[in-house]
This record gives sequence, structure tokens and C-alpha cells, in this order.
Amino acid sequence: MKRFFGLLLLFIFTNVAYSQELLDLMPMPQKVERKEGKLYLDSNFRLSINGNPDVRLYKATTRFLRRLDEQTIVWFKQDQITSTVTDARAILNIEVSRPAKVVLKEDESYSIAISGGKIKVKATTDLGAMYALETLLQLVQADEKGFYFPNIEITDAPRFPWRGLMIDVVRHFIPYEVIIRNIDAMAAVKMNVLHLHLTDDQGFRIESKSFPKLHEKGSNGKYLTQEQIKDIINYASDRGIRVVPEFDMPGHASSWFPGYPEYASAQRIYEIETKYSHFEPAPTMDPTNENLYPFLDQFFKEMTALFPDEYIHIGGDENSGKQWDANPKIQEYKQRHNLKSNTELQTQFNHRLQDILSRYKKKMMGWDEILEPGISKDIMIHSWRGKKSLNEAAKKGYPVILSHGFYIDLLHSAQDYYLNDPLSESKDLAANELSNIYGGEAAMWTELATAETIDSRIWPSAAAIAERLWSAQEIRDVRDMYRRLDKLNNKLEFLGIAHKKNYEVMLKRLAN
Ligand code: CP6
Repeated sequence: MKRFFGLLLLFIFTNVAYSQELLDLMPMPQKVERKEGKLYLDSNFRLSINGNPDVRLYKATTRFLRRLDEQTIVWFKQDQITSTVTDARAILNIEVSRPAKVVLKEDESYSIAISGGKIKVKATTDLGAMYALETLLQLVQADEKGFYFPNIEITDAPRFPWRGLMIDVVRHFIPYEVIIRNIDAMAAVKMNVLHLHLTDDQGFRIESKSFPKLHEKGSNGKYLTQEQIKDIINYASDRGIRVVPEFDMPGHASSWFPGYPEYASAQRIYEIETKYSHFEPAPTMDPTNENLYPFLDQFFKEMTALFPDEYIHIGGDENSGKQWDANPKIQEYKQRHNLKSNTELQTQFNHRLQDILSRYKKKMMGWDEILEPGISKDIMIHSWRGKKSLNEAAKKGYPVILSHGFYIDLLHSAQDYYLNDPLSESKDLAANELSNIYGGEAAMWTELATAETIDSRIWPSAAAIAERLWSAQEIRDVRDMYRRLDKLNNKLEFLGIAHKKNYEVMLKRLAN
């Protein structure tokens, strides 16, 4: 009996010892098994890469070592060993089968095994290996003897292949540097799509070489140059992140018209207006103007060459139709072509856009308004109006992602975003329909945020969404999520992100 209690106490104590060392992983991997023992970090740390990764992994391991320095105050020599056999001197061995393509549904899985003073990382592609490195940075702990990795076995892969962050760079201009540091933060929580909302009523925020009046007259000088865009794409691609550009049309398109008024549905003189209310019927493209299509063709020829991703987002949202109703020429066109509604006219416009994009080998994506009878199955629907449209698209066989409930500019609690499961209302969908739901995007609209405040609106909330899209559906302990978000905040600071808590502290200091 005494021995039994002794053993029981021992059991309880060892478990308490483990549970005091809570893991700070975010997003939580699919399978984590803590083993007894630790691997202490010292300057003998070496890493070796075996197999056939893309060069991005060599850059990633260098960044990994430098970030490990910051976290541990140990300087790790950049002594990468690359060979086809496991090097005996290496503490960290990374094995990758093949180079990744930064495309939708690439293999992102990885495993980590730490024991006997060695770390083994295995992944099909360098993307998986990079995720393993992010996980390792989150695993570092300290005790009285120093910094260590806990002995552990992790097997991991994402639940959804599309884990995005949308940044509206229009309403308040969000410059290059801010985008770059937010890509680092995205990579830290294994997000893999940066959706840039580049044009809207209040601004045309990308340089166009074929139609320079677009950015010259539509941006007040605040736009991303093509050089910056290329840098952003490369920087993102080095971190396994795709960049999907959005050119919102036919609505949310006022900024096209100071340069090219002939394509507007109302003929007048246009100037860039930063104060358009979001809810006013703003100037809209005239889909009945045949000259519009060669113009858009040339524009997309340029943009599809600039952006390598397979998807181009054409917006398509919130066209009230009031601008079309007010134009007799458009009304007459509708009658002549037997179009019964503005929605049908917009669907015809969408078809023509899709024709253009498919000639440039691109797939079209749009907000859920574009889901109308007759639109082809090969487009991605972006659900912002609710899970009804998400499920409807999935049932009809369209690939679809969710942003409803992920509007981080609205400053809901991280808990609200966290518990917004994409599949929570999809119980009567069959397995093949469920597989049309590709994931989601945190959406950062910037009517009420600037380059100075945007980090604190995105982070750490977006990390709660990142976990929702990566981890198992059952991972939904809100208290533990907040505990881990707090730890993540520290890591984000290393990346230069002024997350929400940091920002509040800063404001208090300024007030004093
Ligand atoms: N801008 C554009 C926006 C919004 C949308 N499109 C939006 C709508 C409602 C809310 C937040 C943002 N600001 N172009 C809708 C996709 Cl609550």
C-alpha cells in the first residue's frame, strides 16, 4: 500500500514537472509527444541538410540560426553541412525529399524527433522543413542550466491548404516595409497566402507600366512599385507564402477613373477621393463598353506576368447596381441582350474576365457575390457574407475559402476568431463537398487602421485564425490559446511586430 502511494506520488510529481513546462506551440501540431529528457543548446550546435530541397531552405536555416541567437544569447556558427548522408557532427539533421513549388495544396507536412542529443527533421518538401524550423524556435525553453529543446516527437501537417491574411493596402496606404515584416509574422504561425487588396475606390496602389495613369492619377503618389511587388513575392516565396493580388471590379473601382474616365458607368470628371464612404454607391465600371475588355486584357497581361500565383482575385463584391440603373445606355444594353438583372450583367462581365484570365493561364477568384448561375466551376469563391455562401459554393462543387468571422479589423476578441470553425455549419455536406472548403483568410480592412497601427490590429488575433486553419478541429481550449498567444507576442516582437499588447503599452507611455 505504502509503495503504491509512493509510486502514485512519483507519478504525480513527474507529471507536474512536465506540465509546468507547458509547450508554447502555435499553431498546435497534429501530434505531440513529450519524452523524458532535454537537449541543451550550446555553441557546438550544427545543422546538416540532406536530400533535395529548394535553395530557400538554406536561406531559411540561416535565418533560423540568427533567430535562435536572439532567443538564447548564444551565437550559433553558420556551419551548415550539406551531404547525402547524415553527418555525425550535426545536432540538427534535416532531410527533405524534393524541392517545393509554392502552390496551393503543396505537401507541407513534417516531423521532428528530439532524443539522445540529436534533432531529426523529416519533410517531403522544404516547406515542411521550414515549418519544422518555426516549430523548433517555439520549442526553446530555459531552466537553471540553460536553454534547451525538450525531447519530443512531433508529426504535423495542416488541416487546410489555404491559410491566408488579406491586407487592404488601399484605404490607408500600407507600404512595403510593413508588408515585409507581416510576412515574417505570417511565416511564424505557418500561414501561407498573402492576399493583397491592391485597388479600391480610394486608391490604385500598384504601379502599372502599360497604363501609368492608373497609379499616377489614382494614388496620390502612394502605391507599390513593381520592383517592390517583385521583392514582396520573392520574400514571401522564400517563406512558403503565395501572393494573391486583388483588383476589385466592377464595383470598388473609382480609382481607375481619374486616369481612364471612359470606362466608368457615369461620364464626368473624376478625381481621386479618399473620403468615399464605404456604403455609398461609388462609380462603377461600365461592362457594356466594348473598349473596356481590350483595356482589361492588356492590364491583366501585365499583372499576370508580374504575379506568379495561379489565382487572380477580381473582387466582384458590393456592386449595388445603382450606377448601372442610372445609365440609360446600360439599361438599353440589358434589354437588347435579354439580361434580366444587374446581377446577370455582372455575371456576363465575370465570364469575360474569366476568358481573359484563362488565356493568361490563371484561375479567377472573387468574393461570394460572383457565385451566380452559369459561372464556371473553375473559380475560387471567397465567402465574406456568411457560412451559407461557403456551404452553397462547396455543395455546388466550387472551391471556396472563408473570411466571414475572420474580419480582424473589427477588433473582436481573439476567442471569437478562434472559435469560428470553417466547418461548424457544414454538417450535412458529403465528404467530397467538404473537401471543396480549402480554408480561410484573416481579413484586415484599413478604413480605420494605418501603417502605424496595423500590426496591432492584425496581431496576435491572426495567430488565433492561423491555428484554426492549421490545427485539428478539436483544438479549441480558449484559455490555453490565450496563454500561448501571450508567448507568441514575445516571438513576434523579435520580428519587429508591434502587436496589440505592445501597442497598448506604448499608448499608455505616450499618455503619461
Ligand atoms: N471593402 C471592400 C470593404 C468590405 C468589402 N469589400 C467590407 C465590408 C463589410 C465589412 C468590412 C469590410 N471594406 N472592397 C467586403 C468584401 Cl463589415
